[in-house]
Amino acid sequence: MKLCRFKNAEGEVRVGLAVDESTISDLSAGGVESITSLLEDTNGTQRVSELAGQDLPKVTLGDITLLTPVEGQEVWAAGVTYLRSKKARMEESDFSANAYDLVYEAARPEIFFKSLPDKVVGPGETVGIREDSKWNVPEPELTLVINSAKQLVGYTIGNDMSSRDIEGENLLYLPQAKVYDRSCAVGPWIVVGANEAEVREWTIGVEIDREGKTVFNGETSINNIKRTFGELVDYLCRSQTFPQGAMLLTGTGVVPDDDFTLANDDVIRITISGIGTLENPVATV
Ligand code: DO4
Ligand code: MG
Repeated sequence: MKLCRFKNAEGEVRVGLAVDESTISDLSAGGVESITSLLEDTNGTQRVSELAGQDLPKVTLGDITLLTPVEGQEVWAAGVTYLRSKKARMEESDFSANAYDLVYEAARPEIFFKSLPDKVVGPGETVGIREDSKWNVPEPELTLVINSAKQLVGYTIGNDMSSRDIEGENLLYLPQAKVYDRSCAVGPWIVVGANEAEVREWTIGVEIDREGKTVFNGETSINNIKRTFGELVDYLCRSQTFPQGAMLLTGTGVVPDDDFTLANDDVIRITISGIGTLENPVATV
């Protein structure tokens, strides 16, 4: 079951439930005013199933604008959770290489703050590359949706836009490599009712188009994430409360070759097989 936020033809923000590839059911007519209210409900999945069975108004995807599903959730990110990411970071950095090696094996994962909810970019909106960076990449990441009770209640798609030259120069520059205007995109769908074993069967891929041609594409299995989802949620929520819930990007396993960098007007398309596609154009910020 896939939830979304959308703006209808009248400009009103609504909550939707996917019916098929091109149609969504308007859950606002069923009394749902926010996705968060469903994520916070102890019987949320059951409630969504019941709403799916109701005869609610339908809208066509072509007639609405999909928005990010992030409402009030802080967005965080885990790193070095795939072997591919560990190797890429060790190659880009001289004196920080050991840190990536150690964190990949350590009990405590790397977790960093990524975005305030209001700064998250939605589907179709521009993601940013820093004007003071020469090496920028998207990071396609399965994103865990967590409610205020610290429960994993859904899955969406995240893009952890990253400046690899800034990150590689010195590990202490990580926040500048990761957090800047338009550096985080999330959405458009939140899948509820799936368990970790099912999600680990999914693939995640990214395609980057430039002037109508694909200049990079790559894919991996979600099952290549080294840590369990429960472990990542546990560490994120230790000594920390999230009154509006949180989103946790789970790290990237698809890294373009070292000679690749994003350019203005590129289009990034991230697809997770069980969720859908998050597409964003690129611009310098
Ligand atoms: O430590 C650097 C960032 C790691 C990261 O963002 C990832 O592995 O996805
Ligand atoms: Mg990342």
